[in-house]
Amino acid sequence: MRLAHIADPHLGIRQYHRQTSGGINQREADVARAFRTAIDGVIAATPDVVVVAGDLFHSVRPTNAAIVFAFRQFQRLREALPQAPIVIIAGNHDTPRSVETGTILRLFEELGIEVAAEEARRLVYAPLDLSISAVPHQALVGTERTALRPEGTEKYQVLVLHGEIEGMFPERSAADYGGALISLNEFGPDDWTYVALGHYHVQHRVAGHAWYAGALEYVSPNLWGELIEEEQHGSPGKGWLLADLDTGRVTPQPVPRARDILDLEPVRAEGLSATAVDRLIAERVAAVPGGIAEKIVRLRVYDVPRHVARELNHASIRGYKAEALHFHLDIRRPEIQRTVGVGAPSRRQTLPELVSSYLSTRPLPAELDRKEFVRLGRELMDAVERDLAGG
Ligand SMILES: [Mn+2]
Repeated sequence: MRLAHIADPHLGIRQYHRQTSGGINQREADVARAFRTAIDGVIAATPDVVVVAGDLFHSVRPTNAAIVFAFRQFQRLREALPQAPIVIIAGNHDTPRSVETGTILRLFEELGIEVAAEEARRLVYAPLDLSISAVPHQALVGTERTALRPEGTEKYQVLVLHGEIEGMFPERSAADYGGALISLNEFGPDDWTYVALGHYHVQHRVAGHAWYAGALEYVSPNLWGELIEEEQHGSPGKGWLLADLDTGRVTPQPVPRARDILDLEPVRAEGLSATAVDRLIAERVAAVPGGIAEKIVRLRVYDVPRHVARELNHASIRGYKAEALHFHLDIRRPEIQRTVGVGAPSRRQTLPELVSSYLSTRPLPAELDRKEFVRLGRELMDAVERDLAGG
């Protein structure tokens, strides 16, 4: 019995300002391409069952183009694997804020795909001796949690779950915002034949038989942090997982990234003139093998006083921004040591950090979900920062 585990495709995401010749946001096209590659791979692997562990779409109301694209891919999958159960759960990104909104995921039921959008569902496939507990995001927030323990006599017990494992991700960069917290004890990673997790975008085994497949492309709000966490997990990049439920063997199925994502070696500008800083920036850019064209690039420049920043060669900076898909020249002012609380010097908080911490403590109407509220605030800040960064 072999299972294909896909998570967090985030179809329809739009980032940066570049469009394809067909008029589609370039990153939306990248993410679509990754999903098509994954579906090709799943079809070639001919698994007995396919699960998608949430965040199929980046938003509750994806564009028509994203919906049609997803429908075609699932139609292809359905036709290629007519006997295989296909199960989709909703993640925090594709869960409507209110029940009245309804969910686009139901559309895929037309193809004979099982969808768990709000409530947990237990699906039994007697010929396969298989039971699947499908637990979407909504089933983990606000209501009593169910279906987190194996049930019935089926030999293969599979849990599909979208959420953040409590206490495992102190950095949280690739965990995205707004996921439900769940502890390992609540579902017992060893009690299931396999646990297909979604939400955390870096592929790795969590514990026992529980795995995050990771996203198919880089779609976290903080993709630089995501790169660091991939390194920490020893994860080579994005892809899906093929799990053999008889042997317990889980094999990563890589999906090549559409383009390089590069965090260049930072420039330290303390005491340097604008001309000297310009030269260092140009050196960093020139050192990129193959150049920066069509890549996503960040270059941090530390300790740049305002007057030096003003005098930088903005024409060449505009040139880098035009060449790369996205060139984030992250210019930082000299850090100010402040005295807070009991007198310990502390790093000054960045604006997004300030906003997050303010929103985390500000009084809120009872009906608002604070995590979601903070997530939205943070998302807005990120959007503004991206716009300011240009490119
Ligand atoms: Mn996600």
